[in-house]
Amino acid sequence: MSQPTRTITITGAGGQIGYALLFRIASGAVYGPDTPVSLRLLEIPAGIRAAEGAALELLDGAFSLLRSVEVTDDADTAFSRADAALLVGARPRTAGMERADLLEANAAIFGPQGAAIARSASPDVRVVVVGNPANTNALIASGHADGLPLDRFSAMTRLDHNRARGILAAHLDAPVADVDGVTIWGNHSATQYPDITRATVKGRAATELLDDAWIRESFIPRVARRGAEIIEVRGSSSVGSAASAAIDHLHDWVDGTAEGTWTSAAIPSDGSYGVPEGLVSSFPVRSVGGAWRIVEGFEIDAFSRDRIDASVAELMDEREQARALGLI
Ligand code: NAX
Repeated sequence: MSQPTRTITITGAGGQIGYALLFRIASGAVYGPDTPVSLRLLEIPAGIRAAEGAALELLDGAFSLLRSVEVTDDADTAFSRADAALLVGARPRTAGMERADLLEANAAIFGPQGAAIARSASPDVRVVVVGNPANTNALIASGHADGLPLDRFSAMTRLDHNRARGILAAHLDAPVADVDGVTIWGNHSATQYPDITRATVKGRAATELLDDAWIRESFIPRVARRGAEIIEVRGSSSVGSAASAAIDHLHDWVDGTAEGTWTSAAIPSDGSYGVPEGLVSSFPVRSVGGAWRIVEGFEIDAFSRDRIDASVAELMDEREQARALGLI
């Protein structure tokens, strides 16, 4: 039976990840095969033609679930009654740019977008920040979204989560579907902690199958620096895998995580696991009734504690800088 139409806004839709996202969303990858979708593509004037071109191609795809596509450079128009927003468009770091400059340039994007989401989107909207620095951009967007609960905002660490599962599966020559129980903690940056202390491979503890040296010296840095590896091998940044992860994140958020398992997402901390309240940090999460819930009760060993603390310290530093610059 056909469901009500869902409206999804994609910012930076004229860019690379945007292009990879649109066709999968139009074919039902987020809301499933019975839910029609309307797409709103938000771009800056320089990106409008690229987004318009993608919109033409969407028509040419003759997707039976696709009700409409609108391209705009006006945030309120783009977010109007949106059920979900994928905030992909961001200001990249350019040569000579300090971290404070990067935070400031992105706050000028994510602050106003947060405010426009609060004014114009559905009160039940789900927001996924992909554009970097994703965690702090989500913090800034939520800080400007007066009246919307904080838990409507999240940042994507699902790509890191998927990378961790994929790399583990390849190393053990196991199907990735057999790999479970991975967690990404902290920031979507090189300080992130891909934690496999509770990972299982076909029900067996991964730590029994792997040696500690491989986990610490090879696996963890490889996952954390996978983005750089992709750039080196492919000649440009991750696009298909990033779009796929954004779809996984949003799909699980609206549809729920599979029974008995969890995934990773960066969400506003409630103080769990010693992560200061309000920081948008990656946790083990389940989606229940359309809301992310942190999976509680994991014992954290000393090595993991150090790694989580290091990444959280980086997030606190970003928050302090954003505060000092008056961005939140
Ligand atoms: P592109 O440069 O191809 O596309 C970005 C698009 O955003 C451009 O078309 C640009 O015109 C648009 N844009 C800029 N400012 C905008 C604004 N204020 N409103 C609307 N649109 C705006 O980059 P792409 O490869 O698509 O990457 C997009 C973002 O994803 C980057 O910030 C990148 O760092 C980030 N990533 C995040 C990942 C994650 O795991 N969280 C992984 C992949 C990716 O690196």
